[in-house]
Amino acid sequence: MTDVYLSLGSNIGNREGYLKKALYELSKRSMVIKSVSPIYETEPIGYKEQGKFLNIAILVETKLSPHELLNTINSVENSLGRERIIRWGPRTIDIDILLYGAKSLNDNDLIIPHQRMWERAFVLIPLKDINPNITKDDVKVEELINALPDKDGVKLYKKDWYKVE
Ligand code: PH2
Ligand code: MG
Ligand code: MG
Repeated sequence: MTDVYLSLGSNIGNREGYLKKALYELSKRSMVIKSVSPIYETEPIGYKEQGKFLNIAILVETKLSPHELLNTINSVENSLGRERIIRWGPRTIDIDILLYGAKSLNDNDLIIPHQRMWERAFVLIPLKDINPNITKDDVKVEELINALPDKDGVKLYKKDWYKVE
């Protein structure tokens, strides 16, 4: 089993409902959910003309390979009505692979660790909640967050909203 960190985001419709459904769908597909962060409400980054996101980070254990995991995640996104119209645009659900054990991967369709994760407060703040010991080049996640300009756009929305079995 490998420890995998995922980032989830939603900014259309019942955002919290989509996060819950996504967790349920992931847990039906060879992923054991070990930890779920609080929910944060976050200002959109990249493409600004869209509603605020709800973002979380989770830790799962899985036997899936990185590419099997990517395919599984795509099928969960599709089952929740994800449409790809605008890059970085509005979505019912987005699920990104952040870290897969200690693995680095540089394929056309999958780069691990996630390329932009270290610059995004909406990713790192919930990630720190579930594992404050994560580092990039020996720099702790908390220090990385402190250096990010978009951290003020990340607000706690709901704590203790999901029970891990
Ligand atoms: N996802 C993006 C682009 N911008 N902004 C926020 N706040 N949260 C996201 O999850 C997000 C984003 C591309 O996946
Ligand atoms: Mg994304
Ligand atoms: Mg994505």
